[in-house]
Amino acid sequence: MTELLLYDHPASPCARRVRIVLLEKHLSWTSHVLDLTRMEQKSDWYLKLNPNGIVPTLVHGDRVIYESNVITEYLDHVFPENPLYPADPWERAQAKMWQVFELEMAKEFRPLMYHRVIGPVDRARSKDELLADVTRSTRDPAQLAWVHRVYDGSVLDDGEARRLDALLMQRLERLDAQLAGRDFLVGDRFTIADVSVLPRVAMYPWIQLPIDAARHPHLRRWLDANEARPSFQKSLPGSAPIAGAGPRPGG
Ligand SMILES: N[C@@H](CCC(=O)N[C@@H](CS)C(=O)NCC(=O)O)C(=O)O
Repeated sequence: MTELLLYDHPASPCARRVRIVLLEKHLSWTSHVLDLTRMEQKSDWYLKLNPNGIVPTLVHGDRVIYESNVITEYLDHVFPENPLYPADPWERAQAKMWQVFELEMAKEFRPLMYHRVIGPVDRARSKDELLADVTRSTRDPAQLAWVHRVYDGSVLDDGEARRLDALLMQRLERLDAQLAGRDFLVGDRFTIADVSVLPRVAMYPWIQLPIDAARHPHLRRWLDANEARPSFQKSLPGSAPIAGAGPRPGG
């Protein structure tokens, strides 16, 4: 079989959803882990593969595919065992709307991730040391300015951080309502909708937003049930086959 190579990051929810699909389909692959805290994703060699400079990217033979939802749909077509995209047009449309919901959620999540997680990780060493590492990947002034903002803790002010917290909490309300009386986001089986949304929600505690069973009982039940699936367990940061890469925060 043609090799599958995934440009990956253990703690990236976007890359994790691709790993979940690979595991659900019992496919073997090789992960190449990029160090996001050192901006390896913005290096010239990687931008030639993925001009957006983000993970994941999948290389399948001479095909290079990026955007996690595009990758998972490609995998579902090429490896039809255990289909995850619903065949029914209405269910498929609903699954894709949940994917868009997650993409919007990611826009609110990313600045908080850099502000609350990556900034403190960066500040464990001197700015000069960090910049020496980063400039091995990129000298793009816009990227370097971003690294300074993250290091200086000036990605967000308190008001903006609170606004994003509130928006992200509203998303949990919507998910909890959808999951009342049901086990899956779409239809009556596990689909790509669950794979697309859950890895992002599972990272809420990283940005200091706990998921409270009393406030979101249906969401909590769905999270716990799906996190117990082997594909979710094995795709967690630090799990095989990417063990040893050492989880670092992803955005
Ligand atoms: N819409 C993209 C989002 C990818 C994305 O934001 N990846 C994050 C990790 S989850 C990343 O590479 N962040 C590094 C950066 O923003 O420079 C997808 O679903 O593939």
